Amino acid sequence: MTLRTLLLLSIFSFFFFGCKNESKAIVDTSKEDTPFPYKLPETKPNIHLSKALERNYDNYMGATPQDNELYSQFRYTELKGFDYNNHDGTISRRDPSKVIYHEGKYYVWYTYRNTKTPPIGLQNANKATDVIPSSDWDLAEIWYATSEDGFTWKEEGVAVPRPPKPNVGWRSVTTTDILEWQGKWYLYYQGFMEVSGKRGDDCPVAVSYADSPNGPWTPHNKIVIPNGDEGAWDQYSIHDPYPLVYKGKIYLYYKSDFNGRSNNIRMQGLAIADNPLGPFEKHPLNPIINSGHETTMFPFKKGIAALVIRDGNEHYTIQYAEDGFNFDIAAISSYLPIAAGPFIPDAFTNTNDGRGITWGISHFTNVTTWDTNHAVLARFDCDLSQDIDAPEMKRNHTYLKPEFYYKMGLNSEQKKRINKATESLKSQ
Ligand code: AAL
Repeated sequence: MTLRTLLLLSIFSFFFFGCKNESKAIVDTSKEDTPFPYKLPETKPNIHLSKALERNYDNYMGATPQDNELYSQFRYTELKGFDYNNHDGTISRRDPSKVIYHEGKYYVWYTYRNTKTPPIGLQNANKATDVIPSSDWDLAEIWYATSEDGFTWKEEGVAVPRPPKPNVGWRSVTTTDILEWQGKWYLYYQGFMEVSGKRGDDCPVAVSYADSPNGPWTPHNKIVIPNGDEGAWDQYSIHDPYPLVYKGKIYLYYKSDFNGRSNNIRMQGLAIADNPLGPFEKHPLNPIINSGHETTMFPFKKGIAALVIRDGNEHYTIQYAEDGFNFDIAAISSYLPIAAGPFIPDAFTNTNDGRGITWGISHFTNVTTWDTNHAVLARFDCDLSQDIDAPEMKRNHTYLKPEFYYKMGLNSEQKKRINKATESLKSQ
């Protein structure tokens, strides 16, 4: 036998016997070889399962959406008590905070714009003036409203006005969220120091504090969550600051948009602090959610749950991280509330058994046309709570009329392409 034959033989036997051993290894003989049962097992059965079925038991809190505590559909109600100037685009309310309950009333804070014209659009930012807004959230203030029942609201007026130039937020203060910490209240918000749209939607986060949710609010007048260093994903924008109390600290989630205009990517990060005025330390694994737009989180069981909406591979999912930063998809739903600010009774209690949420305030943007662009606040209800069992919130079919779908019609370019494809078939 030549050396060459010997070598070939050993390569052959390595592959033949090696592979045989390997295929032996993946057939788990401890599992039964029976068909998947007609009655859906509540827990993972000890039989051979496809990847999809393995996932159905490993990744979700129930084997069906109805049994999954982090699955819900959403119901929406128009709010009473807010005037929008006949929806002419001069008044906008958007990006609500979490809802809190204090001394017999619910409270919500939000971006309030009241300008003499509707926004002229981010693409026209160079034409914006001291009184003409570029975006729907340009030249805005933070206002608040209270309610006895969560449906009818009384607008109380401004909480945080725009500070004088050159303070952080002089151009616009927007997209706020609330924290209660050791008997004081903190509003975090985006502090714009240039017209939104000039380069991008660039801003850091500022904070004001008060002894009561009714104010008066004292501006800290310093950037509390700075943009990342040059070249970092969050170098230009820190949006949607969203504080919770978790593991004895302030866990402030946020979103940044990056990658440059027209290919804007949105993901979410986390910054942690022992003191509400900072310093906040950004999590080394940021971004910790690969999708989403506005941030919405709540304590759930031992961890943190998140509504992930609108952008990214995992948009319109509900996610869960048992440690507050390693998030997995826990449910896929539809018509999730946009920019949701839920009522979270245990948002600041440092709970390690988060009870979940059943309602909150969200927004609808561009409610009329771009010419009169503005947003409205709305109420959403759901069952993402350990404490209620509302099967009607967990039905996974929403019946929508054909008109709803036809509104998402083809544009003329798309029609041209389709007709061209048909023509080319005909000419073959
Ligand atoms: C929102 C939020 C932030 C952005 C803009 C206003 O929905 O993500 O607040 O800056 O859009």
